[in-house]
Amino acid sequence: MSKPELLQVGTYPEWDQTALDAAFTMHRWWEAADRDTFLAKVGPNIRAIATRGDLGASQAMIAACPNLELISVFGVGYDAVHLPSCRARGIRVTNTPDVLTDDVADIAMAMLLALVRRVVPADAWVRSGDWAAKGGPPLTRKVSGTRAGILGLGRIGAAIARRCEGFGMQIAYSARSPKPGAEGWTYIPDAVDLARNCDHLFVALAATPETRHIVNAQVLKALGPDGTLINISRAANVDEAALLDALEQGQIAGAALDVFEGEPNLNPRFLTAPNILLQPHHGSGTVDTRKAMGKLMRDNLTAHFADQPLLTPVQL
Ligand code: 8YV
Repeated sequence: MSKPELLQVGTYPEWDQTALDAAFTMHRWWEAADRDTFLAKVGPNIRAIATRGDLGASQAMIAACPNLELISVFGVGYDAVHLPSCRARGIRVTNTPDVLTDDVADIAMAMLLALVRRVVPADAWVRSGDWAAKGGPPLTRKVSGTRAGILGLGRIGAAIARRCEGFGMQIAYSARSPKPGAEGWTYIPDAVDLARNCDHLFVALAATPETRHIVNAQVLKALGPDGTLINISRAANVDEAALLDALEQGQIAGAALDVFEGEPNLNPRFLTAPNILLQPHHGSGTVDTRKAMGKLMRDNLTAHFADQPLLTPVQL
């Protein structure tokens, strides 16, 4: 029996590629010289698309695959998948939640501590000889015991909140409704109010058309000159132009970002903005987690073609 034919949108680690090539016929879209011609040729045979959270599957790509049954995403975020096309045609979508929650929450805390305690400039202070020449670096502000605001209390947001509790921080959060199990944390439905009532605002929302630029100039003004912003979700949740203005005008104390519009080609203003920590979208970037993400992405494909229940279907 011939192997199911899949469209592969981008690269995967070698351990996943070997397993995929053994189980399926993989058509490598990103390697095609002329992708449209390639898609027109292989599209009719494609039964599933294997993609990544940062790549997704566009409306045009999905339309070019008339026999498409499933889109399996390597990543928890599926905002780059054209969901209206999937809903209209009953195409299933899977992602890789839970396996990356701890790593993303860990990097969020690392980014908060590195930003507020100025860990990267302090490393440069030592390397440059300033420590020997000038003594200790400028004092910073505390993190422990301050107020954390979590915009989006999903799995990752809740994991960040639990870590903040370990730092003796007070926790407040925004979500569509109060979350069961979050009784000890203050529910503040409005993002501007949440920003006004915290020192460090974590953006942990799944990106949707409704959350676009939810962190805007008003939220940043409410966060204030002593407030910091930490984004480990999607760049689309933040109005980058408003953020750059707020940083350059000292309206907020700083920002730590793991995601950017047009990444990895980010707005060059970020490279010169004051009080910013830049990270290369590596929240889930550990060997263990990427292996677990890959296995889950592949297990969803295997389950589909074995007519078994999907492991982590997305509710469309
Ligand atoms: C992925 C992510 O690494 O899970 C997500 O949604 O953004 C990251 O964990 C990325 O999507 C992989 O391409």
